[in-house]
Amino acid sequence: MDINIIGVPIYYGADKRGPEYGPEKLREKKVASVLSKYNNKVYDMGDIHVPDVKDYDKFFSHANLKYLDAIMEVNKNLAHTVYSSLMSESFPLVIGGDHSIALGSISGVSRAHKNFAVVWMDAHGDINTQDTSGSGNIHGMPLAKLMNVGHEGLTNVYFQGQKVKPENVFIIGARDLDLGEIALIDKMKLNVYSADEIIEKGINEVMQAVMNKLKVNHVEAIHLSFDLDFIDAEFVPGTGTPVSVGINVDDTKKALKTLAESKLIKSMDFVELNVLLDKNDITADLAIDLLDWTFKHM
Ligand code: EXY
Ligand code: MN
Ligand code: MN
Ligand code: MN
Repeated sequence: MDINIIGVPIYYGADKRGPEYGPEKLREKKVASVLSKYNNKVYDMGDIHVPDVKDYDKFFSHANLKYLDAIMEVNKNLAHTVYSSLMSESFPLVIGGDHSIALGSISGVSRAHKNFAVVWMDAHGDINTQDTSGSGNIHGMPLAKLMNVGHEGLTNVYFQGQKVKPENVFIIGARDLDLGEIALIDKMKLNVYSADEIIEKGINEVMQAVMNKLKVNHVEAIHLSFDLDFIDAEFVPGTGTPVSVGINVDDTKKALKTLAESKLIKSMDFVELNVLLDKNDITADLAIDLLDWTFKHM
């Protein structure tokens, strides 16, 4: 298949510098040639422009929505790039950058597909609003916005309103949820498979449950939004919000293989590689290994 690599060198949604170097680092690790192994044609489409912002914008532009204007701009452009990639029957691989970029990627997917699912592999829910977030960091908010909950500047990225149906949202690996997120998850009855559940039942049983629900929902496509902090903190020094008691690399690969073998994954985010925090490229090398593994099974 044709793969479009789309870099988004942004850290504005996060609380620390480092994610902005993710695309450059994976290019240094030859991500394009790694993925072209499986008779894919890989096109590196470059990076979405990320405007410079002065630090004042971080704190004063909007109550509890740091860097809102810049994040809206980047995600509008990313959305159209992802949509255009899907319309050319390519596979958009969005490389972050912090997880706020899922706003744009999934908004672009939403214009291309009627009935698609979001599989959100993450230690977090990323489902806060500006009222429930304790940090004001927008990488903790995209899923709420994609379901039309929260600040209209973010819920209306690319086009007005809801981008994904709640019944088609699957959060896997959650183990660090804020109170407001738990309330919203309950209210919207989202499919959440916590790290505890994975540890208790085993990854295979959990992934089988996910695949069964996807079948029941007759989804035509999966957008996989993979946050490196899905993996236990012990194995990912190079990510900004690591959480322990997570998922080991073997189980991460089992989950990715199950999803890839469904042939339903049509687009993907790979986010939260924090190059400044990494140690001897351990996390960057793991990132390449996981991407290689995933595309090998597509
Ligand atoms: N729930 C916390 C917050 O909203 O600030 C932490 C969010 C971390 C988000 C990272 C990208 O997954
Ligand atoms: Mn995340
Ligand atoms: Mn379609
Ligand atoms: Mn996370």
